[in-house]
Amino acid sequence: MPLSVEEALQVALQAGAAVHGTTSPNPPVGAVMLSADGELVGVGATQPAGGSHAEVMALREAGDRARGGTAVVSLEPCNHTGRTGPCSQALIDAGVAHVRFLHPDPTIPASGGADFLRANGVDVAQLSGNAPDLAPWLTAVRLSRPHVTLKFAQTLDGFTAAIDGSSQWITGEAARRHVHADRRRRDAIIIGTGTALADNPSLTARLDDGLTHQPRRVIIGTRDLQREGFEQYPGITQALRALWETGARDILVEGGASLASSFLEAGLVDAVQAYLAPTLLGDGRGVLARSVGPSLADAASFHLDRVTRLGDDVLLELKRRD
Ligand code: AOF
Ligand code: ZN
Repeated sequence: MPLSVEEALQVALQAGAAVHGTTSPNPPVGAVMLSADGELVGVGATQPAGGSHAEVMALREAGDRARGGTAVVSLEPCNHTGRTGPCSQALIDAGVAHVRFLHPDPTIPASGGADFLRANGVDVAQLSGNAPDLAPWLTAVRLSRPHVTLKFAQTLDGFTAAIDGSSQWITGEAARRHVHADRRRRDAIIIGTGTALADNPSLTARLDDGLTHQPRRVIIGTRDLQREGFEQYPGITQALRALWETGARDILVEGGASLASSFLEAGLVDAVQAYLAPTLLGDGRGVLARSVGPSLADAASFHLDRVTRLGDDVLLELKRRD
């Protein structure tokens, strides 16, 4: 049964989502090949860095059936020889007639694929919409630093721990499973020395699905902790620079209040994940350690991107207003 371009794009987006967390510094791209008569003949996703790009994976599966067909990709096909050859040329060599892509490639060396394809007689068009799994990578490349998500779990009245310090567990099982699944998509998870000392968290992505990707575990702070399996940097600037240079593009800041405040004060929070539990404490430890400003006008304010119900809890996903 033939697929529409829109349906093919949904398949490509799912393929990209499935490799999110395994491709950095490359983007988690998904690609679908439709034959000349619109049948789905190949699906591909970016392989770990140095491996094949999504289009090449989809073309490989399609073989001869790609000739005269349509490639549907979440990112503009690359136009350069990096660790792998240009996807634009691979599509031309395979005789693909139409290319539909969602996001232009913002990196200077790899961009220009659409123009090159057109110059070689391929019908190329950009699709509207966005690939949520590419968003962190696109932001990271634009800013030349990893995309930062600040994550916390809080009571309805804004506390992350009770006055006796107890913080396990504010949210329920469904929210905790969501946290573990989400960690798997990140390149690094960051905590401050205070949280490392108080909670001694393992920060692993515990799941039963057999996937092995574990994000890098990073501690920020000057107190010398030397935890095995953790990297440590004295401050945010050093951590972000080192993470960027070693290929991290999508990182999660998990605590505590002091580190969260520092990231906000530095204007380095691109997204927020707030897990809200239907509980009230009245007093306790707040999400942030310091006032952001004396007036409402000074509040750190984001755009509400998505609301997800997780059992009795709610996940609010916020994005920077740009
Ligand atoms: C695509 N399809 O699936 C991906 C692309 O060093 P390389 O050769 O792996 O090239 C990396 C660059 O290619 C990366 O920075 C980004 O611009 C693009 N990634 N392009 O056509 C893909 N992953
Ligand atoms: Zn490519």
